[in-house]
Amino acid sequence: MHKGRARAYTNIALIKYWGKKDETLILPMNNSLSLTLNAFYTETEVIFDETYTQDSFYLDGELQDAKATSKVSQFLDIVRQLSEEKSYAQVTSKNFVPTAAGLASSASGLAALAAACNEALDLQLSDRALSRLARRGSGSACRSIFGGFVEWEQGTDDASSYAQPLNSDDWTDDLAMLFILVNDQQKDISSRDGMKRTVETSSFYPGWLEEVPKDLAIAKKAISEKDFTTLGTVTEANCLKMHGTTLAAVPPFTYWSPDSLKAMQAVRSLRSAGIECYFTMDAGPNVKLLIEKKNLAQAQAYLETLFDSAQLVSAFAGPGIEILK
Ligand code: 2P0
Repeated sequence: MHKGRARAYTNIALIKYWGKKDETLILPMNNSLSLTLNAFYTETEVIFDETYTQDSFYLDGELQDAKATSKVSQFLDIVRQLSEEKSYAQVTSKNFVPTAAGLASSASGLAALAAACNEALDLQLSDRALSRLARRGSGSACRSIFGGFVEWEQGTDDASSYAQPLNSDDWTDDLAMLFILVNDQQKDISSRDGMKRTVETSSFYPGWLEEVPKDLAIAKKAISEKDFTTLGTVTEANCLKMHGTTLAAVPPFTYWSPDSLKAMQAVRSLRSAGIECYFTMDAGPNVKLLIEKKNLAQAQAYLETLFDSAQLVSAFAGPGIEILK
């Protein structure tokens, strides 16, 4: 019996990962840059035991169905290939996210699973090797191995595609993210399906790929100079470009809901009132504000006039993976 436990925090991309050049290895079409957060995380325990007759996956106390288990099982197969281990495993995960936030994250989930496997089987993977392993489970998970600002280098093969931290620890202490949780009844298009459809069909996708290296260079320079205005401006612009690609996909789609637009407008109003903040969005309707900590309370007070206070959740920069005993 081999057992390991780990915690990983979710991350939000400022320069987005959007599209794969290799779906099996999960090699992305472009570099991305994220901020790891402290407020949302996953704790995972994995037990490999020769008495098990299949892999099983419990999430928040419930045994998961075949579909959810097969994603975990495929990842465990990769781990079994790179280790001597042949046994099936039991994976028990708990997501720490605000109730009903719809923020269950594959980034923290797969990063925690990779780290728990590393621990259980004493694989002694370096952080870089662990980032590569987590990437095989879910692209964005490779960034959750590290804390603070993190860049995922797209690479050209399995060995060269991994994340690494940017040295910006002292600045991340000044920053915050405020989530505006938008509830909508629409059926989700997963990020995996959404990015695939966009790569294959969107006439706007080549424009996206042309823009990302420029946005990334601007973001990295802004981080090195602690230039919040430039970082926020490029974060918001990059998000809008990513979401623009979905409108030209065939069939077209959007992750935005009416409340997403209301939240974006609220951000613009805050800026007009002199409270600097910028938005980003991922494969869903929730809006996330990048803001300096010193302005957080004022922004929150204004947003509470427009949204229910339960819809507003703040987070700060978080650490990399943690091994739990
Ligand atoms: C990101 N997203 O950079 C982008 C922005 C969503 C929008 O990474 O297929 O769950 O498992 O590699 O990592 C979400 O994609 O997708 C994501 P897979 P993943 O955060």
